[in-house]
Order: sequence, then C-alpha cells, then structure tokens
Amino acid sequence: MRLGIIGKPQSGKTTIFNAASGAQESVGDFSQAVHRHVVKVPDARVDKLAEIVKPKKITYAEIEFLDAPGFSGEGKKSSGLEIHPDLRKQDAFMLVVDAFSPTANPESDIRAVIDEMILLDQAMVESNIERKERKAQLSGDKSEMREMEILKRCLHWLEQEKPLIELGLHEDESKLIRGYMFLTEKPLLIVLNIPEGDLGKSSQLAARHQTLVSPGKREVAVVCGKIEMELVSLDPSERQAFLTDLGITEPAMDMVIHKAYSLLGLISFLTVGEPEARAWPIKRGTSAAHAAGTIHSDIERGFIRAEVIKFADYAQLQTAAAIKAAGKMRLEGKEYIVEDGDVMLFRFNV
Ligand SMILES: Nc1nc2c(ncn2[C@@H]2O[C@H](COP(=O)(O)OP(=O)(O)OP(=O)(O)O)[C@@H](O)[C@H]2O)c(=O)[nH]1
Ligand SMILES: [Mg+2]
Repeated sequence: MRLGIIGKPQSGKTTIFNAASGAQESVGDFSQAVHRHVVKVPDARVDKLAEIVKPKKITYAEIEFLDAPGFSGEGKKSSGLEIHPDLRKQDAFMLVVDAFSPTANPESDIRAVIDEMILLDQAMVESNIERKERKAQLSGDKSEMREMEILKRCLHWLEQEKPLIELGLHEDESKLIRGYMFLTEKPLLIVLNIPEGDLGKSSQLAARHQTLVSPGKREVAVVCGKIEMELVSLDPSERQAFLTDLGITEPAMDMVIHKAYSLLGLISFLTVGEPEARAWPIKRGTSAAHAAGTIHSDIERGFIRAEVIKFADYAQLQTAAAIKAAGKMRLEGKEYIVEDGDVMLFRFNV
C-alpha cells in the first residue's frame, strides 16, 4: 500500500518521512527533494507469535512512503501547481502541517492544501468533460454517458470546495472514474507537527482537532517530527532512556503508522509456522477465500476450509493441543469474513 507525504514547503515532510522510515535524508535544506521508502508496520502480535513458535523468518506488513513536494500553501490563490505525478498513484495521503514554528497557523495550512487538492481535481475534471463530452454525446455510448454524468456531479461538488471522498459515490460509480486518480478521493491523515515543548499537550491538541476526523476518510495525529526523527536514529537501548527522559511512553510514529494503515482500510490476518510468522494485509471485509488468495492463488482455488484462532487465545494457550482442548480453534468456510488478528491456517486441495 502506498502513502504519499504531502504538505506545504518546510512543513516537516522529510522530517516525518525520516521518522517513519529510519532514513536520514537531509531536512531544512529547502530542496523539496523526493524520497521513497518501504516501511514495516510494527505489529506486536507477530512478535508474540514469533516468540512462541521461533520461526526462521518474521515478515511484517509494509507501507511504501513517498515524500514529494508540489503544494504551495497558497490555497485558492495558487496557480500553476505542479505536483509529483506519482502522488496521484497513492492509496492515501499524510498531510504534514507545521504546528511548530512561531508563525504556524495549522488550520489555515490544512485548508490551503485541501483547497489545492480540490483545484487540481477540478482542473482534471474540467479538461476531461471538455474533451470527452461531445464524443460521448455523438456515440451515445452508455458507459461514456454515465461517466460524463458522474464527472459533472464531481465538478459541482468540487466547485463547492468539498473533497470528492465526501461525495458518497457508489462503488460502481467510483470504479468508473478510478482511472482519473483524483487526489481528494483518497483518505487523509493529518499530522500536526508540534514543537518539542508541546509534547505534554499532545492529547489536548489532538482533542482540539477532533472535528477534522471523519471515520474512514480523515484522521488526525499529533507528533513532534524532530524528536521522532532523533528517536529512530538511536539504538534500541538508548531509545528507552530517551523516551523516559522526555516523559513519553512510546514512539508516536508507531501510532501514526497504525492510523495510516487503518485509514487505508486495512486489517491484518496472521500466519505462523516453523518457516515464518507473518502479517498479511487485507481490506476490511475480505472473505476467507480471498484472504487465502493473497498468499497464493492455488490456496484460494482449492480452498477447503480455514482453521481460525483469535490472536489473544493463541497468545494465552500457545500450543495447538491446548487451543483445541479449550475449543478455541474454529473451522470456517469460504464466506467467513476475516477479522483483524485472526491466526489462520488454510486447508486446500489442488
Ligand atoms: N522545532 C521543530 N522543527 C521542525 C520540526 N519538524 C521539522 N522542523 C524543521 O522544519 C524545517 C523543515 O523540515 P523538512 O522536514 O525539511 O520540511 P519539508 O516539508 O520536507 O521541506 P521541503 O521538502 O523543502 O518542502 C527543518 O529546519 C526542520 O528542522 C519539529 O517537529 N519541531
Ligand atoms: Mg522535504
């Protein structure tokens, strides 16, 4: 899954990128440089399974980050915006907001970047309507006409300065316009980048911005990018002392990655055996058969049944014998909807 890091210049995008990835790209150089990195999604459940089974290999779910410039922070006044083309290919965005500098104005910066995303989408809708409408009318092609009708609804919505994710398109409608890769159709994680001195106030700051949250569409996280970036560069042993010194219990970046993961609509099922303990990302609502298909298409094709153990039961009982004796292993069919943290074993026959 891909997550684009966006924000106005000098908002701390690369700082947050470094904090999330452990990379050491230079910050504060006004370079507007582009960076990419694949990050493991920390998962204490995988660690626990590995501790119990001691597999040869441990594999976490992954997110690919893209740190890319292009937004100006000028909002509706901006002109000639040019964003990195790969930003359109992201599954969701992390909008980094300067809440650390003395002149910071997070509310207006958030609005400005969202306005710029709206402007970019609007330009794309307009040029496509212009280009394709006549052709659709002439051909009378049903699906082209339908696409036009949806594009017009999108345009009307964007003109009201609202992001497309709030338009409430049906799934089949979204599918018809998926190819345009509209920016405002994607979920947004707003990251308030606060100064070191405000660490103690993180939860109040988060609470103050709760109105921005919209389940499945928009989330808010409060982080001090600078501290988090220093934190990932330390040895694990030094890290704890550093955290204690600052009076914080855990790195905020783990929380940010988890929020991003769930904003992408993802959950994980787990597999464990002697070769590997592993987290598998799937969309919430995926059936057992489709989940099996993420491992291998043969397992989906030859699916017989799934043996499912809740992670908490596995962690507590630990051995197959104890789990079975306690009646904590359930047999599920193809249609079973997989839940976050299910430890799964698929029986199949090809
Ligand atoms: N005090 C403080 N300064 C920060 C924080 N995060 C970033 N900065 C500073 O803000 C400046 C810009 O940080 P970058 O991470 O380079 O910002 P950017 O958004 O990547 O900048 P461009 O790529 O040039 O648009 C640097 O001087 C950072 O040290 C923070 O949490 N606290
Ligand atoms: Mg940068």
